[in-house]
Amino acid sequence: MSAASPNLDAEILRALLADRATPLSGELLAERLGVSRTAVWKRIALLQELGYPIVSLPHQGYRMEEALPDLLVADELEARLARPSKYGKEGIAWRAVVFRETQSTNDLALREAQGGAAAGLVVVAERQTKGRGRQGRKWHSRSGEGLWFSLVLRPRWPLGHVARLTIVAALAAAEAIESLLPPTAGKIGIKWPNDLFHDGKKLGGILTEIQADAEAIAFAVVGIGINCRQTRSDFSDDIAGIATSLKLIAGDAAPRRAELLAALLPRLEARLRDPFEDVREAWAARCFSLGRMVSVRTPSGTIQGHAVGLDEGGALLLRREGGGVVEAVTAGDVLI
Ligand code: BT5
Repeated sequence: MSAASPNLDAEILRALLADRATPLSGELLAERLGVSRTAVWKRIALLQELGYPIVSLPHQGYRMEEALPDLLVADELEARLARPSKYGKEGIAWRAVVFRETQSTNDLALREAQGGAAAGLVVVAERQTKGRGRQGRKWHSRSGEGLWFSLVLRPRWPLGHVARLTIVAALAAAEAIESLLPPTAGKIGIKWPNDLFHDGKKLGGILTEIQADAEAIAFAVVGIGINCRQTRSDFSDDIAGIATSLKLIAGDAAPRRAELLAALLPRLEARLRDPFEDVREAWAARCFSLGRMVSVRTPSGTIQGHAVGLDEGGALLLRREGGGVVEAVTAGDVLI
């Protein structure tokens, strides 16, 4: 397909999602998209087959019913992402590909980035067979239960700012999730450096991987996993006691994955552009590791200290016990 030809499915979904109450006539849709009514009808039939509840009302047209199943379809993502970007040519051109199954979306995104993929590629999978956490830990990512995706970014930041990426991503994810949950659901918190938490349980995690040249980041792949539809018994024994999901938090009011992703990407772009001072402040308000004595397990041993904030580069500042020495930690796990 040439760059100029419109993605009919995305255009139809965009039109039907924009107004769920008023039926849209096939004639109008066809005219708007520059195709025949039969072409529209055929695309609608295929979208219905995918599971979209599009009703056809005689003499009125097509309407998308309210109850949308939690489908993860690239065309719907395209339909939901602002076009053109609100930042114009400077903006990130988000484009999503959705796989039914892959080993790890981070691996795929890394490969694409190495091959020169521009910033804004979003690799999503219904299921990962080898979902990864940090330091080779396993990330449980069963089919349809969560939002598992990786982004290619090219922030042109100095290498010393790498730790900012996870901070920015965690903040944007927490804000996007919270914006779609009922106010009664409470706050989405952050555990330094990469965990999304709700009520003492892990809702999601972030895995940032980068490639750098001498001094700057060449590209970054930010992988985000958010548990969406799991019930208690869906979690395997090793994480049943520590994990939570949007469904457990909000029941039927839990957002659909496509809507969550479409809310998260612009939020992330905005936070990437914000002065880091603002990010740091908003992040600190959500991070419950701050203002406390913590033990941080780092690759070079466990450090104890009072977590006082983030430095310019996004590293955690720990004031060591009994003294004024402040240490900047870029990687590790806060032990609770
Ligand atoms: C993380 O690592 O939390 C980063 C997770 C990143 C996952 C995304 S999904 C899309 C992309 N593709 C990938 O392959 N990865 C990214 P870490 O902080 O190391 O935490 C790992 C630990 O979290 C595990 O050792 C378990 O204890 C726990 N865990 C594993 N799966 C979980 C889940 N689904 N929900 C909650 N906790 C989980």
